[in-house]
Amino acid sequence: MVVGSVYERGAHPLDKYLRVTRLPHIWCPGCGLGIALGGILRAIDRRISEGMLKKENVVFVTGIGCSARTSFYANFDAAHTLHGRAIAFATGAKLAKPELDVIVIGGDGDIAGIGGNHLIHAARRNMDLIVIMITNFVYAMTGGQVAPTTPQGIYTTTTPHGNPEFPLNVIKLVSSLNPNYVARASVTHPPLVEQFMYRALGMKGFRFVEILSTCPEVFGRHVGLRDSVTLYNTLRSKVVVKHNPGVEESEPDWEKGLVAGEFLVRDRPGYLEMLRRR
Ligand SMILES: Cc1ncc(C[n+]2csc(CCOP(=O)(O)OP(=O)(O)O)c2C)c(N)n1
Ligand code: SF4
Repeated sequence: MVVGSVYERGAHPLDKYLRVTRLPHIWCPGCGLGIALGGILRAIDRRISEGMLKKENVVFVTGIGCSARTSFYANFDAAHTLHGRAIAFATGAKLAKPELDVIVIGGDGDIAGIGGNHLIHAARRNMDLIVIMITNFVYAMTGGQVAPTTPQGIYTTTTPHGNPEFPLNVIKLVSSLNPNYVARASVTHPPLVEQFMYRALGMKGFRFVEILSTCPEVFGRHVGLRDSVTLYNTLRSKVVVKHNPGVEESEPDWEKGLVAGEFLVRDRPGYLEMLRRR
């Protein structure tokens, strides 16, 4: 505890879910990650206060990256594993101790780039995990290389003439497998983050929540929107919130906009239930 500072215990209702001794955090001023984590923690808090979740059963598993740093700051049992391998580690944790509520959080590079194979197979198995992918459209921690989600034409440090690649529609990819829940939120609409996380926490099987986020330091710099408020307002203007949108509406398009909403909600048995039936 840092007595007398802004981090003093009791200063904020979510303090009980933060490792305040790890503060101040490493995130840049204006980064969207704090908003994302706030929404996630509020949803967990609601489920705990309703008696649907036990704090001691919540486990955060992350890889490496700015987004993955959440496991440093959230005050749950946690594993900060290898870049791209969080889902594999989380699968092992869930199988070993099924009573755990295992939550994977990572960047778009971590989850859909190097970790894409694990994402596919966890969704295929309807593995009982929540996977939160924070999309800031670049590899932020390592200085702004192209990610699978980088919009076409955007400058990155590895695409100095503009990204020639088509971005991966991760919502469509995951939806084509066997998950129970697929949603896209955005830090520009904080109640959605909490709402979708809250819903995911009440379900079984594979639950995937993409959170669009702002990285003014790297992505913002790349697209000429270095000012965090300008980047935030720009992303906000591109997000179209829809009630139960179809998966065909999920195509990420930096120019035309990105649809947020719950693309897929169903109640198939999760992996553990199917395993018990054998
Ligand atoms: C196996 C391995 N490869 C590469 C790296 C270097 N590395 C660390 S973080 C990172 C990318 C981070 O981007 P992302 O996952 O999108 O997260 P962000 O920082 O944008 O939140 C990379 C390539 C690493 N730590 N381990
Ligand atoms: S580099 Fe980007 S994503 Fe990472 S902490 Fe800074 S603003 Fe956030």
